[in-house]
Amino acid sequence: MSAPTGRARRVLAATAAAVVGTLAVGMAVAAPSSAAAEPTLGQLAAAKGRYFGSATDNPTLTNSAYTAVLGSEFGQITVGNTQKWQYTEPRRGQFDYTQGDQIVAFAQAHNQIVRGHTLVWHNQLPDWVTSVPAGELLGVMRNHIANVAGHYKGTVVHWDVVNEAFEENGTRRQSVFQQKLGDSYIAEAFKAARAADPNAKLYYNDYNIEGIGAKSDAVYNMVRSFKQQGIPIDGVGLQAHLVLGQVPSSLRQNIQRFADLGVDVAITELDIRMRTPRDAAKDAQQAADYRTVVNACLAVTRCVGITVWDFSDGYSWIPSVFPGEGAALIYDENFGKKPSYWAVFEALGGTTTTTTTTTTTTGGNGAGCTATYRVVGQWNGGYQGEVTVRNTGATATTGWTVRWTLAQGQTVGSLWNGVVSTNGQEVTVRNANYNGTVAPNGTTTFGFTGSSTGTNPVPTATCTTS
Ligand code: 9MR
Repeated sequence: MSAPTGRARRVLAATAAAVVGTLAVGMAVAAPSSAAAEPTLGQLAAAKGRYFGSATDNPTLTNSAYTAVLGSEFGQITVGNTQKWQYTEPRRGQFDYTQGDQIVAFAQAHNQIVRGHTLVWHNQLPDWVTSVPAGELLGVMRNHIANVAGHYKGTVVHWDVVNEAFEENGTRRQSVFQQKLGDSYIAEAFKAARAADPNAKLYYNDYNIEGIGAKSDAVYNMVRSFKQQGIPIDGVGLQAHLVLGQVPSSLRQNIQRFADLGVDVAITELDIRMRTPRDAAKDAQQAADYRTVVNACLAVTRCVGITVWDFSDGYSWIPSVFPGEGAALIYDENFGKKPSYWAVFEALGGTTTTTTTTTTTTGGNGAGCTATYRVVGQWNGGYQGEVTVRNTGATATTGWTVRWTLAQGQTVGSLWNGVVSTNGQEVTVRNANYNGTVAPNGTTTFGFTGSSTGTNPVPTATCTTS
């Protein structure tokens, strides 16, 4: 049984050549692999004078499917855990940069800028710091900052100097630093960071300060007072751990008011969580939400960039902290691009070619799938295509097959994440041995390059499960 549902996707037109031209005067990001390849989020953001990045953590750097995306798609990396105090000074006066250095080295190898995270935070703080006598804590904090920011001098563009120092009602969080050093500890931390690395931009970073409210007002007042007193602060990080359908309506206005104080703003830890499992309606809402966030940043000149808090739903902190919630990112567990990815892509100025989706249900076990075919790049004589298979059934697939017809003399050449066979004009792609199992609502994506000498219309692709 086959139910074609042709769907035209609004199309992005920035050519890779134009993006590369802009990058020459912008920040360094990885060059595209071919002149006609689809631009990455990092490249699109760079063309707008921004970065688009992701947090990462050391254990995931051994997963080649993960690092293939991390190293190519993003212009910026945040060290998700291993520059925190717990890792960098686990015992008083003993510093360890092994794991932080590993992530910085990865970023440097892929021409990605690094946000340092974070120098002073009440969490992931070793116990010994909590027991330092009050009279010694300022010296301990200054020494920590001098060493860690000194070690990373020249390799991080931003530091989250102080993280999460306010309560929801705008009062100071009663951390050990607040209790033993009083209100002045934040200014002292910024002064120590400036001394250690005069070229890094110094940020205050927090959550639930994306919209205007008691907490963001408190941060606003602190930044204003720092600017008046000459305390060195360069930026405010809005973490943006958001909830589906609840992007604060004052986001843009809030970014603007911080910018008007003379500091930069960054969206530092973006994710938008939902009750799991995903479905098409939630995905569409999430895409709209991501689009709103990107547009709010682009609307304010001093909003310098956006970082997602890791990029794949398989590597997100959300499910472990919010049971029953997740699917908060822009790639699914199998590194397939979600509607939220394409919303970011389009908001950053990318254009997509027309796609066609055809649904076929077979297999007798209730499984079904759709194939969404996309031409992601075209050049003289060739093209790159991508097909996303989505399981629309109630049970996991054990295998899938996508078929289409090349009506205009095109060929399919190299293909990845699938096994291709051709019979005249008919192309058949079956799953590879590692991606036949797709969970209900899950997706997997394969790609290919081919030749095309004339027109290259988007074919109707059918998907069947087994
Ligand atoms: O992603 C981090 C997770 O792996 C850690 O277990 C957690 C510990 O608190 O910290 C997570 O990152 C946090 C970030 O450093 C600050 N803002 C909130 C982030 C999510 O908890």
